[in-house]
Amino acid sequence: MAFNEESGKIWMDGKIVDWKDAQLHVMSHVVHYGSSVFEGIRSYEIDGKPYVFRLEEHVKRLFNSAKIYKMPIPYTEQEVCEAIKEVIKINNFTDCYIRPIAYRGYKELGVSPLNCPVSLVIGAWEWGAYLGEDGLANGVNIGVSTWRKPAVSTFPNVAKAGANYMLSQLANMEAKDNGYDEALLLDVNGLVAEGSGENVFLIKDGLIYTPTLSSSLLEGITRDSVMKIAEDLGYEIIVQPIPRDLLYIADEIFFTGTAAEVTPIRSMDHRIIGEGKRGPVTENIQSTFFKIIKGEIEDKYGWFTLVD
Ligand code: PPE
Repeated sequence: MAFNEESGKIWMDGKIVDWKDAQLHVMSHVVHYGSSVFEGIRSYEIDGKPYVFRLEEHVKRLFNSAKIYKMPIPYTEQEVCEAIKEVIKINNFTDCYIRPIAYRGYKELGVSPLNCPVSLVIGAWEWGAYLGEDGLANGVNIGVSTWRKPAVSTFPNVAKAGANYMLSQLANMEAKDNGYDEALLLDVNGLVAEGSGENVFLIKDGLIYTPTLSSSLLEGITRDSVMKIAEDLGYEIIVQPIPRDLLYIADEIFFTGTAAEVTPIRSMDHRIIGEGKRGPVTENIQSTFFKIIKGEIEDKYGWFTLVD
């Protein structure tokens, strides 16, 4: 989706700047070596006001990603939470997607990042259904990528780093070339990892399964939210290594993510999953998730931060 926020404002190293002025030098370290860590956060309109979903957990993950890459973010987590709220407020958003990104900036080039200053930028825009409104209702078609997630011993999958998304781009482009809506990646052992920008769940005989962190995946905050919702709905969740063929014979599969929210999967590798439409367990979890983010049921988990 192309931006149409050019009149908006961006928080850049502590200052609010116009959208068009939020620029960096082409010789910045991040441009050459992908040295960035970022977050994707949504805020939702409830009673006319913006509420940020799991703000503190997202900011914590940003700092954890930065820690893995020895990137000192020159603000506290609290300051970053406040800055995110400021960006939503100054742009008059209610429903929006917020993208904080920390990166190594301009000083010198060469692989070693340590002399390059760390910047933090926060932008926000209105981003609708990631895999389409139709996908949310009727499910998407996915295909397993020929690309694998890196082994846990080669590259951190737990860090949400910009460079990870070169792999996601390969997988996503390949999926589109093959007529799918989205890719599913396996880990180096051939076990199910995750989508190019989503975690995955399957339902079989009333049990819910999702892959473990040792299968090279991002520890999604929506994944965690959905596990809590499902447990409270009385489902049992099993976190374990998952072979690809188990997905073919699952009753239901769905994706989770901040952008994708809860998106059903109707087919995988040209095999119809279950009834080929959003299944009852997915629907139960998805509708509960949507009721929470629309404020229709109480936020008993304390997931929302009001921006006022
Ligand atoms: N795995 C990957 C690889 C991933 O990128 C995401 C989020 C998730 C899992 C789910 O994590 P969480 O959002 O915490 O539930 N992907 C973000 C970026 C998507 C993009 O195209 O950019 C997102 O959903 O915001």
